[in-house]
Amino acid sequence: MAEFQPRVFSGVQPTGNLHLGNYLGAVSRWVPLQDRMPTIFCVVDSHAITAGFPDPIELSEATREVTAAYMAAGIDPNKSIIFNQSQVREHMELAWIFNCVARMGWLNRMTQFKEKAGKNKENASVGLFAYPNLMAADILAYRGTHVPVGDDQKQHLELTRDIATKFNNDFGDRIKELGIGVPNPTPSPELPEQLYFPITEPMIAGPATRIMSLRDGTKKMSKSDPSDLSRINLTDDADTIAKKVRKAKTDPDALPSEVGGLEERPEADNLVGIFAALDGSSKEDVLKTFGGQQFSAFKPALAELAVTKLSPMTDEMRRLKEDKAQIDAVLKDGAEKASAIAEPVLKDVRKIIGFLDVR
Ligand code: AQP
Repeated sequence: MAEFQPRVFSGVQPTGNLHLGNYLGAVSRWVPLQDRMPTIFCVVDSHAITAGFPDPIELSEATREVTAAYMAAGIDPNKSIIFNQSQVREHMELAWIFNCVARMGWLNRMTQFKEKAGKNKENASVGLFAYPNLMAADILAYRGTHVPVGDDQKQHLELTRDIATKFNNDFGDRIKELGIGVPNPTPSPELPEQLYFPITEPMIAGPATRIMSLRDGTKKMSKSDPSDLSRINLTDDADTIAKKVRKAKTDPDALPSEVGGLEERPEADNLVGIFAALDGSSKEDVLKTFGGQQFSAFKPALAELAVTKLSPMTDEMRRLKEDKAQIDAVLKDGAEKASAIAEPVLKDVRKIIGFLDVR
């Protein structure tokens, strides 16, 4: 291979309802990429067991629901590979190898583990701690070059880059000797001339990289927030969306005319960002229209926009969810295509490491 083939990889966990943050921060941004390069979108069910095993029936249903959400949002199975992670065993095998590449110190720094494990660290699963190694394996089993995600995944992507860097360095001579490396596209003293894994580029951009809770502008919108009013779920109907926007926490001031005026106003900043992302515009554009207006005028406009943009998708998602056979067929086809890419990568990796192949 003369150079790494550009390839997008991203995924969402099938844990609970998808919300506006997952949609604006991730899934909606995947859609235009399908026409630019090969794309793989995974329903990461093996990550969904790290914080406790969900009810098995609910886990299978949530896997289908996330697949339906991908398709309803515009991910086309004829253009992208869509599959659920547990169907392609190479993810698990590479994750184990990466468990032996990554250093304890690296994982000890992961803020998401600290947030999710909280005070109960001793009782958290080893899987929750090692989750970022599995995420690195998800991406690198396809030698993924681009990963579009929300801002909360930035640290995990840096770890993916660290793992790829260490593997490339530790096995640099062996990769060269086997003739299976790719010339490093951005030569640097930190890396050998020939790489096996690309140094993945995070794609974290736009007005919606971190959508915040509707009840607290300093907290990320999250599936696990106990308050349903904190998030807009992709399964919410029009009345529920309008109610949640109406009840969203705000401050008493009018909206500013300049983006600088949103500083120190997390709730206002969040709602303006949501409007911009839904509208495909920028915060500047939104403030050109609404600067100087009260939330009593802005919120109904935001609710109307959210309903207009989300309703066709949520209707389609409901329809698709009913057709389990279609969803399962898409996932089966996707798993076969994904395996066809990941199997030769793991074959190479085994050879690089020196695992004896006797079959
Ligand atoms: N609030 C958000 N704003 C922007 N992007 C977000 N993402 C998640 N929350 C936001 C992005 O969605 C993708 C899928 O993430 P995930 O499946 O790992 O879900 P998550 O981060 O576990 O979602 P939650 O809601 O935050 O779950 P809990 O409550 O369990 O922690 C990723 O690209 C993520 O960046």
